[in-house]
Order: sequence, then structure tokens, then C-alpha cells
Amino acid sequence: MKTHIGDAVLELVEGDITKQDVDAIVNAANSSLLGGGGVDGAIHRAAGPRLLAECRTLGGCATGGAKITHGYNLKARHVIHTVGPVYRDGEHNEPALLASAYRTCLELASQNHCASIAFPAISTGVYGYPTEDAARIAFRTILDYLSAHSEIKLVRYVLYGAAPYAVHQRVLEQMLAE
Ligand code: AR6
Repeated sequence: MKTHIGDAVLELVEGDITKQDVDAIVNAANSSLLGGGGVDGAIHRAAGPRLLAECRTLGGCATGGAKITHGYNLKARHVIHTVGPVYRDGEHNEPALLASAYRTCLELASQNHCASIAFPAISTGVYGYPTEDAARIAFRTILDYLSAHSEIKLVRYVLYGAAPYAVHQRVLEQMLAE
């Protein structure tokens, strides 16, 4: 599914983020930035050990923040590592922290001349954020950013499986109709 926002495109695809041929891919990391499971493990495996070596120099990352590295063996030139919130009950600042994670990644992409960026569904795996709630926050933040920043031409949102793809497609269609 594709939608146009000014000159930019927001695209939803089902697939593996490590295979994406974009300027930057986003990693859903933890605050150590020293690797983990899920999409983090997949990105480190695909990028090779030089990625972890660079991450060791970064001093970690706060929840809602992001840091950028090279992409090494990936097609993407850069990896933007962000830390989404661990979901408790939605009353512990999780929505603002999740929005901040997306926004900070987009700001880093702009600052580093990345015209195309791919996101995974941050916080919706091990960190337990309900998929539909997370999708609304992700799309609101991305749509607002693209409306105000013409330097990013493509945001590809990569869903790992048919079920999360279907949920995200429904949420985005609803939001565009509102
Ligand atoms: N491509 C795209 N999406 C993927 C891929 C992939 N190759 N692999 C998994 N996903 P998670 P979180 C999806 O758990 O919830 C790590 O250990 C997955 O289906 O990777 O932010 C970190 O080190 C899910 O929808 O990240 C942290 O400790 C989404 O990516 C912790 O997990 C996010 O799931 C972060 O948890």
C-alpha cells in the first residue's frame, strides 16, 4: 500500500527490513545499543560485526532517542538505532516516548541527507506495545513529519508477516479517511 504526502511516499510492505535498499533502516534496539533479539538481532547479523564495534562507541541511547551508524554489509548506508518504550499500561508516557522515537529517527535522517528510510514496527515485539495503538502513533508522527519536511521522499514501513501487515493497512486506511 502506498500513499502520497506532498512529494513524499509512505509505503507499507510485508518483508524483512534487513533487505531494504534505502538510505537508512531503523533498528528497534534497547538502551545499551549492544544488540539483542528480534529485528535488532537480524540487523546485526546482516550488517556484520563492524556494526557492533561502532555501537560500542556510542554510549547507549535513552528511550525515545536515536543514534546513527554506518550500514556496513547492508544495502542501506546507515542504521538509525532507536529505543522504543517498554509497554506497561499506556499510562506511563509510552505514547509520547514512541512518537519521540519515530520523530528522532526522521530528524536524524534529514540531518544525514537520507531521502529514504525504512522503519520496523518499533516496540511491538518484545516490548509489548499493542500493535494497533502503536501503528496509530507511528503513522501520525510520520505523516506530520512528511507534511513539514520535504527532504524525505520515501518512508517504507516494513511489517514482518501478513497479520501485522493487515492491521497496519487497516489503521492507515482509517486514518487517511478521517
Ligand atoms: N524485519 C522487519 N521487522 C521485523 C524483523 C525483520 N527482520 N524481525 C522482527 N521484526 P522487536 P521491540 C518485527 O521485538 O518490541 C530486541 O531484543 C517484529 O515482528 O524486534 O522494539 C532489542 O534489543 C515486531 O513487530 O523490537 C530490545 O531489547 C517488530 O519488528 C527489544 O528487542 C519489533 O519487535 C526491543 O523490542
